[in-house]
Amino acid sequence: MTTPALLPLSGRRIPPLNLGPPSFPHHRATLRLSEKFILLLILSAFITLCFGAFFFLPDSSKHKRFDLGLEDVLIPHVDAGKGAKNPGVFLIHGPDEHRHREEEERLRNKIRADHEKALEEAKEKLKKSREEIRAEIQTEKNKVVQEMKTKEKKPLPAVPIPNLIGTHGGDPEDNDLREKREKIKEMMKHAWDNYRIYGWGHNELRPIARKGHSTNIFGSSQMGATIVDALDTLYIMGLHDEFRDGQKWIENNLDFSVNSEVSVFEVNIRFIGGLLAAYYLSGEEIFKIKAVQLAEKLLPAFNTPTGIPWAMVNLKSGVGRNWGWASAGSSILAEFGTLHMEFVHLSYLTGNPIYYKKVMHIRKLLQKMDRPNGLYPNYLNPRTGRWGQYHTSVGGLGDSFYEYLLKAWLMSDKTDHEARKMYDDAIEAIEKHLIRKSRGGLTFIGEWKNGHLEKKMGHLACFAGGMFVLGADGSRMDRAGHYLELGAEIARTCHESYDRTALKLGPESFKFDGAVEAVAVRQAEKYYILRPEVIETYWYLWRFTHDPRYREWGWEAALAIEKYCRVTGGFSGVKDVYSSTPTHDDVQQSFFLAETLKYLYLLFSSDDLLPLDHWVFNTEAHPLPVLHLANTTLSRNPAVR
Ligand code: DMJ
Repeated sequence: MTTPALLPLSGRRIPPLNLGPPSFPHHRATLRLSEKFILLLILSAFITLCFGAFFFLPDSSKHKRFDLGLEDVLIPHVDAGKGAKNPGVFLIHGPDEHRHREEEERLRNKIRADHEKALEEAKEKLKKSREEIRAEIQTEKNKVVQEMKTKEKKPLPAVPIPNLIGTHGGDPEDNDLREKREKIKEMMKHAWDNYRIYGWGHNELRPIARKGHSTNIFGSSQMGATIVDALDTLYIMGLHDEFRDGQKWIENNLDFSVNSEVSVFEVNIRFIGGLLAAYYLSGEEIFKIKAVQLAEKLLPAFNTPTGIPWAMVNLKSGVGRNWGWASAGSSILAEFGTLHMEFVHLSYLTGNPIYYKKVMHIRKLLQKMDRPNGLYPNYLNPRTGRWGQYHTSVGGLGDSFYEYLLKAWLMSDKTDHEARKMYDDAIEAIEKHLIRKSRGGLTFIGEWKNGHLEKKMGHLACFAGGMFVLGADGSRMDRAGHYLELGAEIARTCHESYDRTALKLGPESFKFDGAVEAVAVRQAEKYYILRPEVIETYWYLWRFTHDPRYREWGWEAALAIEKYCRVTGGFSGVKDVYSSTPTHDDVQQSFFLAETLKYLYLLFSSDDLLPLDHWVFNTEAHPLPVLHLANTTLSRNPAVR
C-alpha cells in the first residue's frame, strides 16, 4: 500500500498512519479504511477552506465583473440590460445592488461558520487515538451490516401455502426394506460428514484428496453447492442435526453479491430448486428469502434481444454470455427451457409476476418457431432468435426441457394445458424420429444430428423412462398403457447398460451398432460420475407399477456404488466401468446427495413419503408442491401485485 501524500493542515504535518500489523490482510483493510477516512476529512476541510477564502477576497462586485477566463459568468438577479457596453459585463445598481450585498454577506457568514466547524471537527478527530478511530469505523460498519440484514429479513408477502402432504415418514413395513433404507441413509451420512469435514462451504468435495472442489458452472466463489443441494435429502431422511448445520451455514455465509460468473441453469435447478424445496419442507423463511435474492441476481441474464437468457451471468455485474462451445453463440434448450417450475414458484411466493413472465415469454417464443420434423433443436441464438445446428437430443442439451413441459402441467394441478400440449407434440415427434428398437430388442433413444439418427444413448437420456410413465396419465387418446410400456422398455435398456459392465454401473453413453448393444465404445464415454438418471427411472417405475424388479435393480446399483465408489473420504466417480479395478475421478458431485441417494431412499420407502399427486420433483430431484390454483395466470394468488 502506498502512503498517502502529506497534506499541510494548520502548519502541522500528519505522520503516516499505522493502525495495525501490516502482515494480516484484514488489518491491512482496516488500515486503508482508517486512512481514507481521515484523508477524506482533511480534504473536505481543505476544500471548505478554499471555497471560503474565495469569499474573503476583496469585494469583487465593486468591479462589476466576474471574469473566469474566456467566459463571463452571469450573476443571478441582476439587471443585465441597461448600460451594458459589452455583452460579457453586467452592471448592478439601486435596491437590487443592496439586496445582493446582503445576500452575499449572509452566504459568506454561513460558509465561514461551516468552515470553522469542519476545521474543529477535523482537529477533534485527529486528537483521537487510533483505537477510538477504529472503533468509530467499526460502529459505522456494523450499522451498515445491520441495515442490510434488516432489509434481507424483510418478510415476503404471505401466500396460502400449498397442501404439504407426506413430508415425513415413509417407513416401510418390511424389515428387509427398512434395512436397505437405513443403508442408503448411512451412505448419505458418509457423503455429508466427509464433505462437512473436508469440503465445508466449497461447492463439492474431492473425497480422495480430501479437500474442496468446484467447476465453472458454480463460478469462482464458494457457494456451498453441496449444502444447498443436499438439504431436502437430509430433511426427508430425518438427519435434522445435519439439516440445521446446513441451514446455519446458509444463514451466515451464503452470499450472492459476488463477482462470479455462474451457469443460470445449474444455479436455478440446484440452488433455487434446493432452497425452495427446503423452504416448503421445513417452513424456514430464510430459504425462501435466499432463493428470491438469488433469483433477482439471475434476472439480468434475460436481457437479450429475444428474452432467451444467456447461459451464464455474472452475479455482480449482471453481464451475461453463452458457452464458447455452443453452436454459433447459441443458448441451450435444456438450459433456458429448465426454469419454469422454479420461476413459477418464485412468482407464487413473492407476488412478483416478473419470474412467471420471463418463462412464459420463452414458451411463447418457442411455440411460434418452426420445428424441423416437429423436433426442437438443442441450440437457439438469443440475439437472432434462430436455431443453431439441427441437433436434437433427449439426453444432454435437450433432456429437462421436455421434462419441464410435463412437470409444468403436473405442478399446475393439470390446468396448464398449453404445457401438456407442447409435451405431447414433442414426445410424438421424438417417438417417431428418435426412438428405435435394437436388433436384440432393446428400445433406445438416439440423437438427431443434421438429418441422421445417431444410435447412441446417453446416461442422461435414461431419465426419460421415468418421464414417460409420469406423463402416461393424461396422455393423448388415452395411450397411458403405451407410455407405461415405453417407460419400462427404457428402464430395461438402461439396466442393461449397467449389467453389461464389470462394475454393474452404467457408462456415460452407450451405442447400438451392429453387434454392439448398450455398451460404450469410446474410452471417453466409459465413466460413471455418480449420476442419478437410471435410479430415478427405477423409482418412477416402482411408484407407478409396484413391480419388484425396480427395487431389485435399484439395490444392485446401490451395492455397486457402495463397493466401487465409496472411499474413506466420501464417494467418488469412476473412470471406466468396464475395468474391474476402478480408477476414481476424485469428485463427489453435489447431485449425488441431491438426487442419487434421494431416489434410492424413496425407492425403499413407502409411497406416502412425498406422494406424486402433491409433489413434483424438479430436474435436480428437489420436490416442489403442486399449486392447486389456476397458476397459468396466477390470478388467484392474493400476493400477486
Ligand atoms: C443433474 O444436475 C440434473 O439432473 C440435470 O438435469 C442433468 N443431470 C444432472 C445429473 O446427472
